[in-house]
Amino acid sequence: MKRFIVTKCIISGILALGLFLCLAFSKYNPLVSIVIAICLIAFAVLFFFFFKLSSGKNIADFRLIRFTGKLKKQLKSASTVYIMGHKFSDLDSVGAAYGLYFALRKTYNVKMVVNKQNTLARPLIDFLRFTDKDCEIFDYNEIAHTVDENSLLIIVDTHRPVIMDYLELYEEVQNVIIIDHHRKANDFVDQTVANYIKSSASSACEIVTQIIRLLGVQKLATVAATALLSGVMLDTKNFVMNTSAQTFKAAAFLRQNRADPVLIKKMFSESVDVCKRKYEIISGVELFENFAIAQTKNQDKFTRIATAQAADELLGINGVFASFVLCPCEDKVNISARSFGDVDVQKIMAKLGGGGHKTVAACQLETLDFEKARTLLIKAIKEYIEQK
Ligand SMILES: [Mn+2]
Repeated sequence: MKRFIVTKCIISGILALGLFLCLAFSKYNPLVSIVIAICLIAFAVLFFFFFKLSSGKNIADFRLIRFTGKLKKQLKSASTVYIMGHKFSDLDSVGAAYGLYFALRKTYNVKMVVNKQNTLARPLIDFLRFTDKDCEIFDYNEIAHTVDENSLLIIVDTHRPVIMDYLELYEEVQNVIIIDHHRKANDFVDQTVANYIKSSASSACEIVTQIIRLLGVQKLATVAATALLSGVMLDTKNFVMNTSAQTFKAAAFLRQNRADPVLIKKMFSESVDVCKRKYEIISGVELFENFAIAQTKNQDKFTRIATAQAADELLGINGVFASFVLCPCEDKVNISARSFGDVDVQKIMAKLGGGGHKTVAACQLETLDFEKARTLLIKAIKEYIEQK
């Protein structure tokens, strides 16, 4: 920042000196004064572009700068802009949608669409509605009638139609833009007007923060900064997983705008039932070489979240490279897998018909027989070890 101010002062000094020379010479030799004036203009233009590029480069890569340009163009020609995340929206999905909504709503007709019945981001949604009185979060049926051929749909935190929050909206809107950080899947959306998918980014919120900065927004309200930081913290497991220098730059910008980490920590807090279930799962863990395997046969509203959290926490065991938690889901067995990245759990889950990231993956087995599921899992792990 200091360097930036010093450079600005030097440039202003040169420009002032040039202007002075220009005026001084104009009396004696108009030609010299014209030449100086032309040099001055060229100098100013050059530095303007240099600064614009270098400041952009600091916050994002050139692909994102280009994408933001396309985004702006689409925004200008859109009648209504819908922003939507994925099914069972989490803090990253809702945080990214809200961050973008917040940055765009003054200029454009923007609507944030979230399935409020099926969400894992209830604390964040409640916080947004309580803190930001102008914030309206719509269900699909509330906005379905407003869609026309000039509508634009921005989808954050997923690029797979099957897990979009409202598939109906995606099918209805012609112009679609994707902003995501997941590894490209086979069922990638076919028709988009622009997309930015970067699997090395920690979270959709990190990318949205960069876009907001590229759009020239210098100041964010605390509520938007907090929403965005909550997504970064969730997807990085409090700045442990998938972080890069860009992640911390985005986080620094959000903290500068008074994002509140304590409030986010409270959003992560769990009910006593989930907590009990989580430790029940963890206490039954068995180790297969460096792989932790645990399970729960209970199927209720706590299962999903307790399973995911147990899988995360099992990585904290000494010597464990990857963790797997089995749980029932209707008439199937779900497996949640986690690792720190040394083991590619996506490859193991892919052997069982699943997918995900290197560090977070899952699969669903067409059986409710836990013994069979366990055998299949161990077989996949063995195959993975052999191939490695
Ligand atoms: Mn995410």
